Amino acid sequence: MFTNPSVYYILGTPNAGLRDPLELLEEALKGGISHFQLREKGREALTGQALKDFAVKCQSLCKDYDVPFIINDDVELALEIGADGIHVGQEDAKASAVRASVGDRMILGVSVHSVEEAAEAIQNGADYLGMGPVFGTKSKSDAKAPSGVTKIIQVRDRFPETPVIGIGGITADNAGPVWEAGAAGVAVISAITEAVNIQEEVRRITASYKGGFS
Ligand code: 3NM
Repeated sequence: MFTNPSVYYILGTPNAGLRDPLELLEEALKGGISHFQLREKGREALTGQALKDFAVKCQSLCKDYDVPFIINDDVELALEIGADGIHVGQEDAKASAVRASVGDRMILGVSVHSVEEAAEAIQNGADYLGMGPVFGTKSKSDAKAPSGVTKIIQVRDRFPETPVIGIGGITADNAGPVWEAGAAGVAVISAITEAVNIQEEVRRITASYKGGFS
């Protein structure tokens, strides 16, 4: 599901600012992202039919590039349009309930911040874990304090079979220690979304993986 180096792009229409979010996604897909998560949050977020229409467009683009399409938080929408995956945080629906709703075939990702939360998420059926924020982030207003890569190392040591995706303030220039900590991937909003050349930025993040962790 995750082969190093996975570059997991997260976007919602409020992140796109004045740019066309579908163009951003297509550029990121051309640059070689491995996963895409639609995370429609914030004051200007789409809802209802507009959200569904947008999600279907994202899903179709991802299909063209054979990239898994994952929806943040919205289990109903994920089921309705047949997304490849669903991602939930600690404040969202419980992972066990989400797994029960979506069945075994949908990828389930859970955001965790400690070894204890990781253990619970895995027990409840998580296929992968998001761990962050690794560095400071301006993309999540209620983000916890940055914890560096220490917790990624702890979770990797304890649960070597479960892919861990680092998130929060990750760029091509600071991703090195995240890979070295054993992350299977890095999840990114702003470094890709705000790049002048998105394809190039995705390639730079991918190239920041120097290999070696097993
Ligand atoms: N979750 P950027 S940090 C969506 O810590 C999200 O769980 C986080 O965006 C967590 O790459 C974050 O712009 C925002 O920092 C990541």
